[in-house]
Amino acid sequence: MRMVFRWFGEGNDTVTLEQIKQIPGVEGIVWALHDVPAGEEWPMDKIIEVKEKAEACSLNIEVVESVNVHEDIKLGLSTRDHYIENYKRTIEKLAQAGVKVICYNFMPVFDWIRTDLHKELEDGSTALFYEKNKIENINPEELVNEINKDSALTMPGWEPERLEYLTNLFKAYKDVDEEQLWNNLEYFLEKIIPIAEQHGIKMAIHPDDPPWSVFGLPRIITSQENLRRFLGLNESDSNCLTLCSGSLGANLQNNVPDMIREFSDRIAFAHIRNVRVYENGNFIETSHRAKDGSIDICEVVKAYHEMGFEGYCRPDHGRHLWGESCRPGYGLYDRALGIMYLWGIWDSLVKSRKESQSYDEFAIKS
Ligand code: DNO
Ligand code: MN
Repeated sequence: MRMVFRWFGEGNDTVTLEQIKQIPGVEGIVWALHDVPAGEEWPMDKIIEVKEKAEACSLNIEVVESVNVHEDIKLGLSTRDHYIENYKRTIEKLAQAGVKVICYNFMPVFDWIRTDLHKELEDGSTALFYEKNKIENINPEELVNEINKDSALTMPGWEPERLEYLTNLFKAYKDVDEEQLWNNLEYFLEKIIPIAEQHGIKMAIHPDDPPWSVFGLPRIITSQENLRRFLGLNESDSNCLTLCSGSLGANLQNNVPDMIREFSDRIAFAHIRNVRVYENGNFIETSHRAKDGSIDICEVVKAYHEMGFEGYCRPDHGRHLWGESCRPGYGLYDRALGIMYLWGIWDSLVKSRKESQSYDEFAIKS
């Protein structure tokens, strides 16, 4: 397991590379050029800038999250080919710079959605929270007004000035159902996977968060069955998953360790975090510890260990602790604690395997 840590870039993140370097076992950053709009080609000089900064702190840049997919591609519009060409050029440049894995998602309009960014937990820390009813009661037609009214309704990447565009996007998605979205994803894969393959890059799709439809928009990367269907769309070794325990685990029907066992050879990137799911469908992000949430993180790590996982792994979101003010979900402290928890489980599994192996050897010899 190769531990990496998400970093949003200088001036864009409260966490520094020097701090990241001091978290045990972290070998690289998970990064992106966040100021390049979806659909545009990433400039090589900006890529090199990040690479040089990271390498000066002895951190690698092998994992990118995300190269975002332009909405026209997800909508299947005729303009998509232009954006796909740009995407291909970006893959080539990233490969040239030494990138091995590119995480992306195929969620219409929104990335992750929460209703509260600072919901207080029992211990006084705060975390990202999703209130099911609140989201379900919003009429998509009214969404723009609702977002304007309620700043806690969080749509990452959606500044108020872009909300008008949102109204038009919703209209466009009226013609795209789940099957159409699958077709559009297949088309995208058909074009980009050969380029990724040629350049030794693994494209790793991130599951939808939450893993169900929101505001009437289709969502398809949601369950074990759908992950299987996704991998079947294109059998290349470059067509991979980012398996996010927290995103998938928000639906208690999803058995994350099972998914790891089934898909391990196609998981390029593991996101590990815990969520506590309530009976009414609400959920809150918690510490990584198995006891604190609904996902048995010990079982998750055990499944990776069992499958001999050698891919990249990062703690996903964390709580906000000790008065830290940071990007929601992306503070230093809880993610660093999460890493130590993951290493604790991992190292003891490695150790007990070695012990049982040497016991076996001893048993054979004697
Ligand atoms: C949630 C996060 C996501 C992720 C993007 C990847 O679990 O990991 O915001 O960064 O969806 O494209
Ligand atoms: Mn994730």
